[in-house]
This record gives sequence, C-alpha cells and structure tokens, in this order.
Amino acid sequence: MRRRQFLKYGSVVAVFTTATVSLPSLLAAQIADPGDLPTGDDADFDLEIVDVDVELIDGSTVPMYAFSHAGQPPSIPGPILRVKQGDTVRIDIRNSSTKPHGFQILGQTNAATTGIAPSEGDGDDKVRIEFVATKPGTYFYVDGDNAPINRVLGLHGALIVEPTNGYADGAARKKPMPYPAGSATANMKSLFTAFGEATIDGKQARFPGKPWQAGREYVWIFNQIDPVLCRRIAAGENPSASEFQEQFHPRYFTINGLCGMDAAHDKATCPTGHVGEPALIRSMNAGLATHSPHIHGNHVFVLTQSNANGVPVYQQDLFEHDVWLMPPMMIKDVLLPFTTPPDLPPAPWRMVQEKYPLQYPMHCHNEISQTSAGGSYPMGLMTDWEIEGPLVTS
Ligand SMILES: [Cu+2]
Repeated sequence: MRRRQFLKYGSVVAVFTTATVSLPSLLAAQIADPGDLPTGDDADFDLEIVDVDVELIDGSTVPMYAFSHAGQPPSIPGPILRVKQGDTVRIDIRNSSTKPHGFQILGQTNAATTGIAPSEGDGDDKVRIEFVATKPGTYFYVDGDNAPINRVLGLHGALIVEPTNGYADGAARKKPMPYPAGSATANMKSLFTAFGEATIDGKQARFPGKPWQAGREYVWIFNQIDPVLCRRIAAGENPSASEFQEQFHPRYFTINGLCGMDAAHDKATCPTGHVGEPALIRSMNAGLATHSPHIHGNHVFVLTQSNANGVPVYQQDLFEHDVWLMPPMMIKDVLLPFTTPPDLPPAPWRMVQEKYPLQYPMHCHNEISQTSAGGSYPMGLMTDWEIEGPLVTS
C-alpha cells in the first residue's frame, strides 16, 4: 500500500513552498499526447487511485482522493485523457487507496468498472476497461462508486474525444473545428467558418484574425471542498449519499483544483492570446453546487451541452452568453472568440490608461463561490483571461 501522498496546492505561490515538498503543478501531468499512445496489448492509459492530502489556498490541508498516470504525481482533477473518435481505448486502473473505488466514463459505453479493492501492490491487480470512443466532445470520467462522494472528494477528470475530420468546411480542410463536419450543426460550422474572415460579402466581418487552431483549448473543471466532510470520511465515517449532500457545506470553490490567485496564475487555466485567436473552453462541474461562470471583455458561444447521460449535444442555436449555467455534472464547450472588447480604443497607441496585455476576469456569479475558508475574497472560483495584443491575422 502506498502511503498517503501530499498534493501541494499553490505551487505558483512561493510563500507556500516548503523544503520537504516539491510536486509539480497539479496541471503539469494532465496532457497526454495521443501520438504517444502505446499500441498492441498495452493500455493507452495507466491510471492509479491514491489517497492524498491536499494543501488549500490558506495553507490548511484536507484528505482527498486523486487520480494519477501510474508513477506520476497525482492531481485533482485527474490527468486529461485525449483520444480520437473511433479509437479502441484501453484504460488500466489500479486502486492504491485505502478504500474501494470504481471508474466510469459517463456517456461512453462499456467504460465502467466498480468495486476495485485496495491494491496489494504486486503489480497484477489492475482492472482494465476497453471501449470504442464515440461522439467527439468533452466527457467526465469519475469514480462512480459511492456517488457522489468519491467524485467530489477528488476522483474526476476530463476525457476528450477529438474528431477524425474536424473541419468546419469539410473537404476544403481550411477551418479546423473540434467536432466532425459530418455531425456538427449548421450553425457550429458557420461560426468556425467565419473565424479568420476579415470581410464577408464585402462587409467588415465579425471575427477577423485566424481560424480556430486545433489544440487551442482550455479545460475548466469546477469543484467544491468541504474540509469537515473530507476529514470525517478519512477518519472512517461512511455517510450515505443523502447525508453527504445534506451536510455538504463547501468552504473552497476550485477551478482545476485551484482557487483565486493561484488559478489566475496557472497557464493551463488562464486563456491567453491576441485578438483574432479564438479559443475553446471545455467547462465542467464535478461538484454539488451550481455555478454561473461569467466572463468580462467578450461573450462566449455555448457550442455543446451535456445531456443527462453525459453525452455532448451539439447546439444549433448559438447564443452569446455573458454568463452560462453549470449545474452539477454539466459539461459545456464554449467558444471564447478573442474579439476586440467593445470599450477598447480603435488603435493601440490611443490606449493611454491601460496597455496590453489586458487582463479580464472570469468569475462565478454564485457569490459565495468567490470566497475561500468562509470569507477570504476573492480566493474562490475565478481566474483571468488575457489579451496579449491587438489583432493578428494568419
Ligand atoms: Cu464581473
């Protein structure tokens, strides 16, 4: 049995650094390059579930669970699993926690296992799931056992299914899109076709600059932490789902496991680019509180919304949102267009009061989530996004 591991929380904030702990950023281990996937009988992903002590933004620690790529530092959320539509995906899961756990990808078929006993550490006690990745989009993987407790206590992450023909303009293949040309809605294709066009029908167009680029995306996973319940469960209590939900009083509201300043300083969390570089944000809520993320400077287009089974539904009516609603387990892919904010002067040299880079916040409109530890503001579910400079074209 592995001993409990320590997840340092505010890795970018020097004041929290101690001599004995030097784990990398929670997000550093998240990206798995699909080009590196092993072939043959090897698993595509080798995951391990471990017990962790997580350092929070105020320096306190709480016991939680975490996924890791086997042999890598654990993280909350777990590593991003990236696959292609039609891939046969094999995932090995080993439970090195002191408690039994499961694994499930919501919205994919044959992608679940339950009741994995704590491992004895002999290397042969892995459980494998194997499934064929279907509809491109963003999916939750979770420990579906003891729901919702194990998930909220850290065992959640993103599976991203990429399209094989991800172009808005089909055969022309000039306008990349994170969904397949064959099944995306007409309006999704129109939007991605419009990116990078300076003029349309002789008129000044809405989205000059570059087309969306494959890989220009961010994952935002929201969660909440109730340290009292975390400690009670680590001490051996076994509340029912309804007891957990009734007694859940979160004191920390996280985005990619980070709060406030730590999130704003995390490069994987803070969308950055020039005007004319549209970015995809895959937003997900693993917790029990409903969130209402809100962005300054631009509006976002909601492209997909998960249904009750966790499958992305491609949207035909693409509304521009100032705020978008994220109930528990909701997944929405939204597009941040990186257009010139309407209050900017028409030329950079006229920007006397503020100069590039321009920083805009994303914060949740559920006000309690803007605090941590019962009142420390603004150290909750928020981050920045940054416009580095004026319009660039390809
Ligand atoms: Cu605001």
